[in-house]
Amino acid sequence: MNDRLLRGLVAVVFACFLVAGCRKGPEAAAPATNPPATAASASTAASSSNSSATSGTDVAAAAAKAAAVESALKDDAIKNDPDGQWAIQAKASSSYQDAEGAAAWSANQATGAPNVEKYGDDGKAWAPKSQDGGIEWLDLTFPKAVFATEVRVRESCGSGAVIKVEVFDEKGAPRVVWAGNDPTKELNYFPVKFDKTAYKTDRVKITLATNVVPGWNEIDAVQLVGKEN
Ligand SMILES: [Ca+2]
Repeated sequence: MNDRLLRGLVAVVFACFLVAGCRKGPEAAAPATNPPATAASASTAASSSNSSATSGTDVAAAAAKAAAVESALKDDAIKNDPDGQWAIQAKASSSYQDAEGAAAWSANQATGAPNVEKYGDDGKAWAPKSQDGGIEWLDLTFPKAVFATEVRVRESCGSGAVIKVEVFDEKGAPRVVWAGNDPTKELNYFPVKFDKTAYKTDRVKITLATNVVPGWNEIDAVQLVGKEN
């Protein structure tokens, strides 16, 4: 098998994974079983006397590892950011199965430090009541009011559906700090950076359009970044 064909196969498998979106229940495990095509190509490559396909796989594995290391370093820096704080309170437009309090998928699952380990449906994240209902929001309160410079939204399922981020000023008025097309993919932070606010804020509202990314859209945690003076 030549390199081009192998790359094509890998691209198709990856595209299928992306299109699969984020689902609840046993079906959510389906994407994990996708690799047969990759495994088949790898074994074909291994049985071939031509090692070019094998080295192609090695290159892909090395690239994947490098990306994972970079991501781990970035996550570590965010978790230890002295100017970052995690939400202590949250309410939402709706929640899966009307979850409240400490129940799985409740708004409170988006408070505290991130605790979802891998991309996919997880009760340790907030999920709205329906998958593709449209506009939903998550409203979070933080321990300290700060002059804010960034909001980091950790998306953990159906990433890319955030359309607006607001922070509330000292009079409780919402100020839009970002609106647009969220580029987030997979399990990642969506970093929303903006000019340092002229007011202190301890409250953030995230608005999603759940219909723009098919499947469940879930948020694991939200960090507010800023200084007290
Ligand atoms: Ca969480």
